[in-house]
Formats: sequence, structure tokens, C-alpha cells
Amino acid sequence: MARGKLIVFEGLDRSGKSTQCERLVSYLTEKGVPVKHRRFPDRTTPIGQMINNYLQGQTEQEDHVIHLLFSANRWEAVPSIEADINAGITVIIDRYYYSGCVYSAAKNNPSLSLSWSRHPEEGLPRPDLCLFLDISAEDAAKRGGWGEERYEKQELQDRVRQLFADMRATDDGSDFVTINAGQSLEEVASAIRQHAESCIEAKLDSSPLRRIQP
Ligand code: 2DT
Ligand code: MG
Repeated sequence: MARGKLIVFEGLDRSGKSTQCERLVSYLTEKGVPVKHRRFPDRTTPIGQMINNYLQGQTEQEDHVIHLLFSANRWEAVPSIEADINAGITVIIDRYYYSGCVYSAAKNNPSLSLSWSRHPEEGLPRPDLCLFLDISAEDAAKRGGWGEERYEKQELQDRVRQLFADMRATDDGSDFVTINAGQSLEEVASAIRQHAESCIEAKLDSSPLRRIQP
């Protein structure tokens, strides 16, 4: 049996990730493609609850500690992601280690660089496709104000934007397909479907899932 694919959505807050991720999952499900929807952080696990408390401002965590908790929250899901993929199920994830790296590095902690932040992610399953929903600062701002969570602040979001751009220029960026998220919902959904379907149909089926390399 062909293995499932690993497809990730990335982008800034308000780029439409969650909406588009849900649309793609419903579209593929209706077509009879076996898919599973996940998101990171997965706030349902004990580690995810620690992350949730931190994001909501109920607890404090040292910068490296929260970074490692976000990473641990991915690692604890790996056995289940691998089992699904080996069972022929395509796993579609809303945010992954790319967000993990850029949000932590955006804190400007001198001992938490983008390259430091990536080390705990080495060895994670590497996506077959990362759909990067690209939106300008102006267009994102038109979509409404920030919520209450810790990272929903203009200054930090500006650094996150820049770090995503830096990351897209590295080897990690070679996983990215950039979609213009400033288009209409329907145009964005259609571009996503094309990329996702060609990824799912690709005859790479005998190729094993890759790993995040050092
Ligand atoms: P959501 O708004 O998508 O629930 O994300 N984040 C996310 C990190 O700092 N590190 C990570 O590894 C991940 C996956 C991005 C909540 C916030 O958590 C940030 C926004
Ligand atoms: Mg959010």
C-alpha cells in the first residue's frame, strides 16, 4: 500500500491557515482520500496544556523551556503521525516546526537563535509539502485586530514575518510552496487543492518519509 503524505500549513497569524486547512481536509475527505487533521500546538495533551497556559498568560516559562515544550509536543505525536502515514493516511497539519523556530527566535533572546531553535526538531518527519500562506503586513492588518494571546503583538509579528522570510531562503524553505494568501478564499483554496492533489498523486510512494536533517 502507498504511504500517506505529510502536508503542512504555515504562515502568519491571520493568513487563513486554519480556514484553508479545514477546507482542504473536508475537500479530500469528500473525495474519499483518507486524511487526518492535526494542529500544533496540540493543546489536548498534558504538555499541550502547559503550552496553552503559557500562551494565555496564566504561567511564565523560560524561553528555552517553552521552546522545548513546543518541540516535545511534536515529538509526542510522532508515533501516531508515522502510524497514520504508514497506514496510507495523509496527515495535514496546521503549523509545524517552522512556526516553532520563527516564533522562538523572534523573542530576540541572544542565546536562542534561529539555528539553535532548530536542533530539537532534527529527526522529525519532514513534510512532503509545506503550503506557506503569504500575506502582506497591510492585508493581515485589515483582517481584524489581535486576540489576547501572548504572541499576538505587532512588534513580535513583524519579527516573525522577517524570520519566515529568512527561513524561506534556507534549505527548510525548499519545502515551501508559497501561496498568495491575499487572494479571495476561493482562489487560495483552489491553488492549495492543486498543490495538495499533485503531492498526494505523486508516484513517490516507494520513497520513505524523510527526516528533518541537521
Ligand atoms: P495557534 O494560534 O496556531 O494555536 O498557535 N507557536 C506554535 C510557537 O511559538 N511554537 C510552535 O512550535 C508552534 C507550533 C504560534 C499559537 C501560537 O503558538 C506559536 C502562535
Ligand atoms: Mg493564534
